[in-house]
Amino acid sequence: MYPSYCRGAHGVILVYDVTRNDSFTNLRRWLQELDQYLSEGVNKVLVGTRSDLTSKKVVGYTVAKEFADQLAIPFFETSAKNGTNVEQVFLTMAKQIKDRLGQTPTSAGDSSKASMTTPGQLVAGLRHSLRSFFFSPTQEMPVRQHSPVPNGDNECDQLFKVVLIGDVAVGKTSLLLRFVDGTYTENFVGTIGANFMTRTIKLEGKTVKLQIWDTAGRLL
Ligand SMILES: Nc1nc2c(ncn2[C@@H]2O[C@H](COP(=O)(O)OP(=O)(O)OP(=O)(O)O)[C@@H](O)[C@H]2O)c(=O)[nH]1
Ligand SMILES: [Mg+2]
Repeated sequence: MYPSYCRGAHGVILVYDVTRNDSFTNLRRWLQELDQYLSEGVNKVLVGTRSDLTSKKVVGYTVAKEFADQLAIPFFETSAKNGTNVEQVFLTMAKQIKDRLGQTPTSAGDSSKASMTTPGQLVAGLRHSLRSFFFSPTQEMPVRQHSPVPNGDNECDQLFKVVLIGDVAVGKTSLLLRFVDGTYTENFVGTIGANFMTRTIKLEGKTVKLQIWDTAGRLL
Protein backbone atom coordinates (compact mmCIF):
# COMPACT_ATOMS: atom_id res chain seq x y z
CA MET A 1 0.00 0.00 0.00
CA TYR A 2 1.38 3.38 -0.95
CA PRO A 3 1.09 5.62 2.09
CA SER A 4 -0.21 8.79 0.46
CA TYR A 5 -1.05 10.22 3.85
CA CYS A 6 2.69 10.52 4.58
CA ARG A 7 3.26 13.01 1.81
CA GLY A 8 4.07 16.38 3.24
CA ALA A 9 3.95 15.17 6.85
CA HIS A 10 5.89 17.36 9.26
CA GLY A 11 5.89 14.71 11.98
CA VAL A 12 5.29 11.02 12.60
CA ILE A 13 4.21 9.47 15.89
CA LEU A 14 5.41 5.88 16.15
CA VAL A 15 2.93 4.01 18.32
CA TYR A 16 3.30 0.65 20.06
CA ASP A 17 1.41 -1.02 22.90
CA VAL A 18 3.44 -1.65 26.06
CA THR A 19 1.50 -4.93 26.55
CA ARG A 20 2.43 -6.32 23.09
CA ASN A 21 6.06 -6.90 22.25
CA ASP A 22 5.41 -7.52 18.54
CA SER A 23 3.91 -4.05 18.20
CA PHE A 24 7.21 -2.65 19.49
CA THR A 25 9.57 -4.78 17.37
CA ASN A 26 7.48 -4.06 14.26
CA LEU A 27 8.26 -0.36 14.53
CA ARG A 28 11.63 -0.88 12.86
CA ARG A 29 9.82 -2.35 9.87
CA TRP A 30 7.28 0.47 9.87
CA LEU A 31 10.17 2.90 9.79
CA GLN A 32 11.95 1.10 6.96
CA GLU A 33 8.78 1.05 4.92
CA LEU A 34 7.79 4.64 5.57
CA ASP A 35 11.13 6.39 5.43
CA GLN A 36 11.09 6.37 1.64
CA TYR A 37 7.86 8.42 1.67
CA LEU A 38 8.76 10.84 4.43
CA SER A 39 10.49 14.09 3.72
CA GLU A 40 13.95 14.51 5.08
CA GLY A 41 14.17 15.74 8.63
CA VAL A 42 10.58 14.81 9.48
CA ASN A 43 10.17 14.87 13.27
CA LYS A 44 9.36 11.69 15.14
CA VAL A 45 8.13 10.81 18.62
CA LEU A 46 7.96 7.30 20.09
CA VAL A 47 4.85 6.44 22.10
CA GLY A 48 4.11 3.34 24.20
CA THR A 49 0.36 3.17 24.89
CA ARG A 50 -1.71 1.51 27.66
CA SER A 51 0.67 2.49 30.43
CA ASP A 52 -2.26 2.03 32.83
CA LEU A 53 -2.08 -1.76 32.34
CA THR A 54 0.97 -2.09 34.59
CA SER A 55 0.52 -5.81 35.37
CA LYS A 56 0.36 -6.69 31.64
CA LYS A 57 3.32 -4.59 30.59
CA VAL A 58 5.98 -6.50 28.62
CA VAL A 59 7.93 -3.76 26.87
CA GLY A 60 10.07 -2.12 29.53
CA TYR A 61 10.65 1.61 29.68
CA THR A 62 14.42 1.22 29.37
CA VAL A 63 14.30 -0.89 26.21
CA ALA A 64 11.97 1.55 24.50
CA LYS A 65 13.97 4.54 25.70
CA GLU A 66 17.14 3.03 24.21
CA PHE A 67 15.37 2.63 20.88
CA ALA A 68 14.21 6.25 21.03
CA ASP A 69 17.72 7.40 21.93
CA GLN A 70 19.15 5.50 18.93
CA LEU A 71 16.74 7.44 16.73
CA ALA A 72 17.39 10.61 18.74
CA ILE A 73 13.68 11.20 19.28
CA PRO A 74 11.53 11.88 22.36
CA PHE A 75 9.73 8.99 24.07
CA PHE A 76 6.59 8.84 26.20
CA GLU A 77 4.57 6.09 27.83
CA THR A 78 0.94 7.17 27.61
CA SER A 79 -2.52 6.14 28.63
CA ALA A 80 -5.50 7.29 26.60
CA LYS A 81 -7.59 5.80 29.38
CA ASN A 82 -6.37 8.07 32.17
CA GLY A 83 -4.74 10.76 30.03
CA THR A 84 -1.15 10.23 31.16
CA ASN A 85 1.33 12.06 28.91
CA VAL A 86 -1.13 12.49 26.02
CA GLU A 87 -0.85 16.29 25.92
CA GLN A 88 2.94 16.03 26.25
CA VAL A 89 3.22 13.85 23.13
CA PHE A 90 1.51 16.33 20.86
CA LEU A 91 2.96 19.44 22.43
CA THR A 92 6.46 17.99 22.16
CA MET A 93 5.83 17.11 18.53
CA ALA A 94 4.53 20.60 17.75
CA LYS A 95 7.49 22.23 19.49
CA GLN A 96 9.98 20.06 17.58
CA ILE A 97 8.40 20.89 14.24
CA LYS A 98 8.24 24.59 15.07
CA ASP A 99 11.90 24.64 16.07
CA ARG A 100 12.97 22.77 12.94
CA LEU A 101 10.99 24.97 10.56
CA GLY A 102 12.25 28.02 12.38
CA GLN A 103 15.79 26.98 11.54
CA THR A 104 15.10 26.67 7.81
CA PRO A 105 16.80 29.60 6.12
CA THR A 106 14.12 30.13 3.48
CA SER A 107 13.39 33.77 4.08
CA ALA A 108 14.82 36.86 5.61
CA GLY A 109 11.60 37.38 7.56
CA ASP A 110 9.59 34.80 9.46
CA SER A 111 11.28 31.70 8.12
CA SER A 112 9.06 29.28 10.01
CA LYS A 113 5.98 30.69 8.33
CA ALA A 114 7.64 31.02 4.96
CA SER A 115 8.68 27.37 4.86
CA MET A 116 5.31 25.87 5.61
CA THR A 117 2.48 24.81 3.39
CA THR A 118 -0.57 27.00 3.78
CA PRO A 119 -3.63 25.23 5.25
CA GLY A 120 -5.55 25.61 2.02
CA GLN A 121 -2.78 24.12 -0.08
CA LEU A 122 -2.23 21.22 2.27
CA VAL A 123 -5.87 20.25 2.53
CA ALA A 124 -6.39 20.53 -1.20
CA GLY A 125 -3.32 18.43 -1.88
CA LEU A 126 -4.26 15.76 0.62
CA ARG A 127 -7.83 15.55 -0.57
CA HIS A 128 -6.55 15.04 -4.07
CA SER A 129 -3.96 12.42 -3.24
CA LEU A 130 -6.21 10.47 -0.88
CA ARG A 131 -9.18 10.54 -3.18
CA SER A 132 -7.14 9.24 -6.04
CA PHE A 133 -5.55 6.61 -3.85
CA PHE A 134 -8.36 5.14 -1.79
CA PHE A 135 -11.38 5.71 -4.00
CA SER A 136 -12.58 5.94 -7.52
CA PRO A 137 -12.97 9.55 -8.69
CA THR A 138 -16.76 9.52 -8.20
CA GLN A 139 -16.71 8.39 -4.57
CA GLU A 140 -16.76 10.80 -1.66
CA MET A 141 -13.89 10.84 0.77
CA PRO A 142 -14.73 9.82 4.33
CA VAL A 143 -12.48 12.42 5.85
CA ARG A 144 -13.49 13.10 9.42
CA GLN A 145 -12.98 16.70 10.31
CA HIS A 146 -13.10 17.79 13.88
CA SER A 147 -13.26 21.43 12.94
CA PRO A 148 -13.93 23.21 9.67
CA VAL A 149 -11.19 23.12 7.13
CA PRO A 150 -9.59 26.54 7.10
CA ASN A 151 -10.22 28.51 3.94
CA GLY A 152 -7.29 30.82 4.24
CA ASP A 153 -4.19 31.48 6.24
CA ASN A 154 -5.78 33.67 8.86
CA GLU A 155 -7.24 31.08 11.21
CA CYS A 156 -3.86 29.91 12.42
CA ASP A 157 -0.28 31.05 12.15
CA GLN A 158 0.97 27.59 11.28
CA LEU A 159 -0.46 24.23 10.24
CA PHE A 160 1.49 21.11 11.10
CA LYS A 161 0.61 17.75 9.62
CA VAL A 162 1.32 14.80 11.90
CA VAL A 163 0.73 11.10 11.16
CA LEU A 164 0.05 8.30 13.66
CA ILE A 165 1.69 5.03 12.65
CA GLY A 166 1.70 1.56 14.21
CA ASP A 167 0.25 -1.94 14.34
CA VAL A 168 -3.43 -2.82 14.54
CA ALA A 169 -5.16 -1.89 17.82
CA VAL A 170 -2.16 -0.34 19.54
CA GLY A 171 -4.34 2.63 20.50
CA LYS A 172 -3.70 5.25 17.79
CA THR A 173 -7.31 6.40 17.52
CA SER A 174 -7.71 6.39 21.31
CA LEU A 175 -4.64 8.60 21.68
CA LEU A 176 -6.03 11.02 19.11
CA LEU A 177 -9.52 11.13 20.62
CA ARG A 178 -8.09 11.77 24.07
CA PHE A 179 -6.04 14.66 22.71
CA VAL A 180 -8.66 16.20 20.44
CA ASP A 181 -11.93 15.43 22.23
CA GLY A 182 -10.83 14.52 25.74
CA THR A 183 -12.80 11.29 25.36
CA TYR A 184 -12.02 7.58 25.76
CA THR A 185 -13.94 4.39 25.05
CA GLU A 186 -13.17 0.71 25.61
CA ASN A 187 -14.99 -0.13 22.38
CA PHE A 188 -12.65 -1.07 19.60
CA VAL A 189 -13.64 0.18 16.17
CA GLY A 190 -10.72 -0.31 13.80
CA THR A 191 -9.87 2.62 11.58
CA ILE A 192 -10.49 2.19 7.86
CA GLY A 193 -8.12 3.90 5.44
CA ALA A 194 -6.97 7.18 6.90
CA ASN A 195 -8.65 10.30 8.22
CA PHE A 196 -7.68 13.31 10.23
CA MET A 197 -8.75 15.39 13.19
CA THR A 198 -7.47 18.79 14.17
CA ARG A 199 -6.80 20.70 17.34
CA THR A 200 -5.46 24.20 17.62
CA ILE A 201 -2.94 24.99 20.33
CA LYS A 202 -1.00 28.01 21.46
CA LEU A 203 2.73 27.58 21.15
CA GLU A 204 5.14 30.34 22.08
CA GLY A 205 2.54 32.99 21.31
CA LYS A 206 1.60 31.51 17.94
CA THR A 207 -1.61 29.71 17.02
CA VAL A 208 -0.68 26.31 15.69
CA LYS A 209 -3.18 23.96 14.12
CA LEU A 210 -2.26 20.30 14.38
CA GLN A 211 -3.78 18.23 11.61
CA ILE A 212 -3.36 14.69 12.89
CA TRP A 213 -3.79 11.80 10.50
CA ASP A 214 -5.05 8.56 11.98
CA THR A 215 -4.25 5.52 9.90
CA ALA A 216 -5.46 1.95 9.86
CA GLY A 217 -2.92 -0.19 11.64
CA ARG A 218 -1.91 -3.43 10.04
CA LEU A 219 0.41 -6.28 10.74
CA LEU A 220 3.61 -6.05 8.77
N1 LIG B 1 -6.30 0.05 28.99
C1 LIG B 1 -6.15 0.82 27.90
N2 LIG B 1 -6.73 0.46 26.74
C2 LIG B 1 -6.53 1.26 25.65
C3 LIG B 1 -5.73 2.42 25.69
N3 LIG B 1 -5.71 2.98 24.46
C4 LIG B 1 -6.48 2.19 23.69
N4 LIG B 1 -6.99 1.16 24.40
C5 LIG B 1 -7.92 0.15 23.89
O1 LIG B 1 -7.31 -0.53 22.82
C6 LIG B 1 -8.27 -0.84 21.80
C7 LIG B 1 -7.78 -0.38 20.46
O2 LIG B 1 -7.63 1.02 20.47
P1 LIG B 1 -7.67 1.89 19.13
O3 LIG B 1 -7.32 3.27 19.56
O4 LIG B 1 -8.93 1.72 18.39
O5 LIG B 1 -6.48 1.24 18.30
P2 LIG B 1 -5.93 1.66 16.86
O6 LIG B 1 -4.45 1.66 16.94
O7 LIG B 1 -6.56 2.92 16.40
O8 LIG B 1 -6.41 0.43 15.96
P3 LIG B 1 -6.57 0.39 14.32
O9 LIG B 1 -7.41 1.55 13.92
O10 LIG B 1 -7.21 -0.92 14.04
O11 LIG B 1 -5.18 0.45 13.76
C8 LIG B 1 -9.59 -0.19 22.24
O12 LIG B 1 -10.42 -1.18 22.78
C9 LIG B 1 -9.17 0.79 23.30
O13 LIG B 1 -10.16 0.96 24.29
C10 LIG B 1 -5.12 2.77 26.95
O14 LIG B 1 -4.42 3.77 27.10
N5 LIG B 1 -5.37 1.93 28.01
MG1 LIG C 1 -7.73 3.32 14.80
